[in-house]
Amino acid sequence: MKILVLGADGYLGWPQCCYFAKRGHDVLGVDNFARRNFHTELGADSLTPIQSMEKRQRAWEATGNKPIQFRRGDLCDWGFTEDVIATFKPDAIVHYGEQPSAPYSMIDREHCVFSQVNNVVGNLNVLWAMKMHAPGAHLVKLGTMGEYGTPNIDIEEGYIEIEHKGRKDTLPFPKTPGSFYHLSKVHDSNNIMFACRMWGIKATDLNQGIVYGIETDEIAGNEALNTRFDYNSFFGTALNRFCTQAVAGIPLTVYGNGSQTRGYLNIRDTMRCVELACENTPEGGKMRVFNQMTECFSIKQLAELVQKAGAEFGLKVDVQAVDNPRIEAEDHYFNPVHTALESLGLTPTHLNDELVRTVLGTIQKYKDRIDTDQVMPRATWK
Ligand code: NAD
Ligand code: USQ
Repeated sequence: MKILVLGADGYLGWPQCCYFAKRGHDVLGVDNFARRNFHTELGADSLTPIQSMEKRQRAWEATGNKPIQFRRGDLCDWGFTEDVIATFKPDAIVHYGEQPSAPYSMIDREHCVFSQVNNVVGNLNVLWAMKMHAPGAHLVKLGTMGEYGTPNIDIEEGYIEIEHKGRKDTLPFPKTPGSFYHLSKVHDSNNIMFACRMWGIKATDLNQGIVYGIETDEIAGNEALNTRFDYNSFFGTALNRFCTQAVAGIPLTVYGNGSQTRGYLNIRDTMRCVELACENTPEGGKMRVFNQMTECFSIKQLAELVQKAGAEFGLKVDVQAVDNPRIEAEDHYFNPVHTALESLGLTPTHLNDELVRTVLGTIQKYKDRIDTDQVMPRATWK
């Protein structure tokens, strides 16, 4: 397949390019390096040293695999996005290219507006370019489980059958997102759903849970191919932060009572889920939705897992309760359905102490790069 990977320089986009190139696909990556710039703005950096795109491409070519092509540009620049899609004519467009942080979108008006404009306009440009230049292509768009929020009923995969006053219909599952970032994904989903209905576009919305892990088979053991690993309070997810805090001897920052529960998956499973979505093209006209996650954990459970794996690693790990900087439910019901990808062939990787120890080992290796000023939360929802 000809696969266009948007957001190809990111945590997931880069290993995904390698994953597809290894399997012989024609891969064109696109990125404007926004993520590197957010980190410069915040005075933060990836714990794992990451190479420039040119060096990444060269290191990949040296492995003897099919080269990864790359174009630098902003998806919000219509001329650029139109040209990429019109000239490459992809079979599949894997869209990772958005601002992915909830806390970053909550900093202030400017960051909120930037996050929504960047994500919504970029995605609209992709949809219009598909309609005009690649109507047969399949959009595989990364959404988030956080679009649903934490409703007091089971979360279905995108749609729910509702009976109301004696009549029945299957409608989009209600969304109660928890940040301006998560809202941008809801807006994207609505725009994609509308484009599918109006123009017959083929699209899959992957409502992804929180991804953990640093290694995939394609990049492991080759430092020049490292993907990023962030632990700062804006871009580091709780598990990454806890593992880094454990190595740095800082008590784990559990927000509130730690009962908040989320869906998780391993980075290797992300690669496979996106491949499964690409290999199984849906009919046009109705947006397909998969809940892309494999298991649920509360924040308290993650902290316990890191404490246990840390102890086996010789680390003494304490937990500190931090006033929750977010406005979110702490004690809540959370039971998402996530069977569609497994029925297409996904074999889930489970999170266990061994995996956490592998992450702790990588963090130990780069321990000198930990900036302890980046640990405490700085953005609040209040
Ligand atoms: P990332 O920030 O590492 O990757 C996104 C990439 O897109 C970055 O390299 C960035 O420079 C690029 N980008 C952003 N705006 C762009 C624009 N306007 N034009 C061109 N490039 C642009 O994030 P990630 O963690 O790899 O996540 C990838 C996608 O998956 C995001 O859409 C995110 O919302 C979604 N997602 C991530 C997770 C997770 O746990 N990492 C979970 C659920 C969903
Ligand atoms: N949390 C802590 N301590 C911390 C950091 C976070 O207790 O030090 C808590 C938060 O309050 C929240 C939970 O952990 O309840 C998850 O937060 P997170 O920072 O790990 O993840 P989140 O902000 O939800 O965002 C991440 C990705 C985002 C993706 C989302 C998937 O950054 O791109 O969309 O996970 S989901 O959560 O399913 O919406």
